[in-house]
Order: sequence, then C-alpha cells, then structure tokens
Amino acid sequence: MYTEIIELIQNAQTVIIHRHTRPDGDAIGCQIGLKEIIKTNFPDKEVYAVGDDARGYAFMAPCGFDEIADEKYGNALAIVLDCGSAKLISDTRYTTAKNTARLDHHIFCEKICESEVIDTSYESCCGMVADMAIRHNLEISSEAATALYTGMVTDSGRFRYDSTTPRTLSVASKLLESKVDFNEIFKNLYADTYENKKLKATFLLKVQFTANNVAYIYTEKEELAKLNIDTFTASRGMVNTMSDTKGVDIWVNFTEADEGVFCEIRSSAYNINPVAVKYGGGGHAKASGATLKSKEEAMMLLADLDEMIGANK
Ligand SMILES: [Mn+2]
Repeated sequence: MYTEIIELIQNAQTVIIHRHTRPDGDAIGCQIGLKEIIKTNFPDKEVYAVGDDARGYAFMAPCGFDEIADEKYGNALAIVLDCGSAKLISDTRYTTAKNTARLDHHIFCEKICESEVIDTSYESCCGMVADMAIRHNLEISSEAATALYTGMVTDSGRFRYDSTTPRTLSVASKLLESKVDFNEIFKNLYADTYENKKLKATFLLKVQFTANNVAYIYTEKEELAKLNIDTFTASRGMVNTMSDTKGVDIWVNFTEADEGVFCEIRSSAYNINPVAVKYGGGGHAKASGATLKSKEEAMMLLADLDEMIGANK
C-alpha cells in the first residue's frame, strides 16, 4: 500500500515534510524519522522538515526545523504526515508543491493530497512510516529509529491504548534493532518539573462529575490568566490529570480561550468521536477535541457525553 508513496519519493529531487501545528511526539517523530530515512537511503536528494516550534518535544528535533524559500516547492514532493485536517497543517506552502502525498492514521475527514495512505489501524503515524520503511527494505538509522520509537511510545500511551496491536510491537521490535536508548527517551518524555506537578495538582482539585460520572474540568478565562499558563498547557496538557480514575470512563477538559472554549475529550471505554464531530471537532475514537462557541455549548456537549454513558447503563 506504500508503493505509490515510495515511487513519489524515488522520483522527487526535493522532498519537504510537513505535519500538524503544535506538534506532539508522533508528529515530530514521523517527520524526523522520515527525513532521516530519506537521507540515509537516497543521499542525493534534498530533504527538509518544516513547521512550527517543537516546544516540549524539542529534544526530538535538536537541530530545529528547516527554513526554506518558497521556490523550493516548485519542483518538490510535499509529504504531509499525521494530519487529518488541512487547516491543522503547519506551513500552508505544501499546496504549492509539484506533488503531494499524505500518510495518516486519524479518522478520514477530507482528501488533502494527490496520493494518500490513511489507515486508522495504526497506533501512530510513526508506526506507519516505520512499517513502510521495513516493508520496502529501507535502512533505518539509529536517529530515525529513535524518533520513530518515541512517537510510537507517545501515541500509544506507552503501548497501552487499545490501538496497540501485534503489528505495533513487531514494528517497535524492528526499530530496536537499530540503536535506541529508550531510558533516555522515557526520561525526556515523562520526567516532569515540580512546577508542572503542582499545576496538575491544581487542576485535579478542580474536577467535577456529572450524574453518570463524566469527569470534567472547566477553566474560565480569568482563572487561566491568574495561573499564568497558555491555553494549550491548560487544555491538552491537563486533560489526563483525570485519566485512570476508578469509575470514570469519559473525561473532558474545557478551557476558555480567545477562539472559543477548547474542549479535549478522552475515554477509556467509549467512542466519543461522534460527539466531537457533532460540535465541529474530530480526532480519534477515544481521544478527540473541538472548539466550542460558548460555555452553554460546552455544557450541551457535556450532557451528550453523560447521555452516552446513561444509554449504556
Ligand atoms: Mn498521531
């Protein structure tokens, strides 16, 4: 299934790799991983990785991302990774590339590139890139394997989400044949500062529960200003303070922002994606998000999630 993408890479002199804005471990891992794989196996090609800052995942991209001139796109293949929605792609210049291709594991919502491999059975886009390289007998350097392994770890929740399959572990085991220092990876990923641990405690103390035990946190603008953190840190950064709570199968984090109310929904048991989609959002079956118009709409979404559990009782 990857043959068409491999052929596009083989035929391109310049490859420019994109991924979603505000990248997570998977987005950066597959971007850096694919860049390294192309460098190793096609040393005559020019290959670039573009996009916004890696923030907390900067350790995965120690050289940062490439600044390139618009002209580079004219003759290039742009590959979009780990991105289900066109509006989330960092650096819109991919639309000006000669050819475009996409590899993604999010639930399909729109066609973005000429050639696309979309497969939600993969736990991570890193897993897709690694599997593509393995199937096509491409050499995977230690740098590539480290980046790809890191993204597999983060998107699979350390190989524990039910997106983890025999294939996940078989691909990961193949990556470990290249030198991967996973103690270093885990230290970089999961060691937390005391300040952040305190912040998580603050959010944990804000948790409320609906009648059917949907756990939720609602953070108003004024409160956020006092905490002196950005909306993303409050929103995606704090949603999983509620995970692994006994008796809680769905949890949701609302954060008021200039754009609306950010909403991050997670579940250990239910497909909450249709609820996110109903409110204009998207994502995965058990991890989705949406940006809502108001607190009223946030409470409507919360009622829908509560109803989902109620209907299953
Ligand atoms: Mn991903």
